[in-house]
Amino acid sequence: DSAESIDTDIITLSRFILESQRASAKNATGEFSLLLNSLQFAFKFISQTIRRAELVNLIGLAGASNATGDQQKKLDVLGDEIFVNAMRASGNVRVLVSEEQEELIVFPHNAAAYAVCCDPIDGSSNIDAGVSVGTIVSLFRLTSDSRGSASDVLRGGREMVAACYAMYGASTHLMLTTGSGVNGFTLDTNLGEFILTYPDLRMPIEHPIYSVNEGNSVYWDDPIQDFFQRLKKPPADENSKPYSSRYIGSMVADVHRTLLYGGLFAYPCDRKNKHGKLRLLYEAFPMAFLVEQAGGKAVNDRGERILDLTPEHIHDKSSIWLGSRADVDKYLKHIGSAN
Ligand code: AHM
Ligand code: MG
Repeated sequence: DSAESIDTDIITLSRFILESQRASAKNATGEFSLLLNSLQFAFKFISQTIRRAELVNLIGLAGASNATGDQQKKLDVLGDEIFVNAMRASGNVRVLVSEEQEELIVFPHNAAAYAVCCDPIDGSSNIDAGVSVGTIVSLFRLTSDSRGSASDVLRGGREMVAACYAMYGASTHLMLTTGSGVNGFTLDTNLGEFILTYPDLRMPIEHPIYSVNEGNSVYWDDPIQDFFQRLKKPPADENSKPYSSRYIGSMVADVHRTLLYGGLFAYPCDRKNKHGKLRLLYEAFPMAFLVEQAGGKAVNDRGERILDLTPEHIHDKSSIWLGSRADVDKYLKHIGSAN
């Protein structure tokens, strides 16, 4: 009967964090669990706000521009406020970088243990069409000499202690890494809890999908144009079928598909975006960390590992190629990189 089919011992995100904390000596202080609680609250709140937006007629321009000059929508403002308030209230965050704010935010919590970087609503140009958008987050542990300044986050990607994104799609998903694999959760809106639905997610080794804004191809350098040409028309001796093209234009959704199905997602530099479009601290770094932890790879145009890079400024950009190991290797081989 139906009572028997109900799993009465589900693993919620809070339970998952507490259990993994007990299992490992690191993060044993409980600070990380507290921060995770504030993060999941922000994700639930933003999720609800986006889902209600159409009904309460929030869609429209707020009349301001963000740090990189994009048009900013009311939901971007709300998402940013929700996120910043949740991080301030956690008491565990000293330094915060938000895509929506030019300046670094410093909270006067001297005992706080973390620095957080986020894109509160990534892919927001898609919101009016009901396409999936998300929140992307990277976390650094403060060092003992932290002064509550930009140097708390202008660090190499390998120093991140955790990264996650929430995707507000047909369901709300949360994919998280703390450096030992990737675990994925789905929001049960009745319980108000994220439930573990993708334990220890491993991405496919390869998959013939490429995901890139091909409208930029006239601005790409020749080697990049040649590479995608090759995916579409594999040389006869390679005996492989052409790749399929999938591009949502919302990084969280494109990376989410890449994690689950495999393939390659790229935003290369071009003549218009000389340093790429995506931001290192809260787009490239956290996604690279997640993809690597799921068994994939993430590099820039030159084939350098994303996690080996260090930003000079909080809103620095980077080119990015991420996805299934064999597909990224194909690109690396094409440009003659040793990585
Ligand atoms: P945003 O942070 O202003 O939303 O911009 C980032 C988004 C990514 O989600 C997506 O991968 C990319 O911009 C798409 O850019 P384009 O429209 O140039 O293809
Ligand atoms: Mg963004």
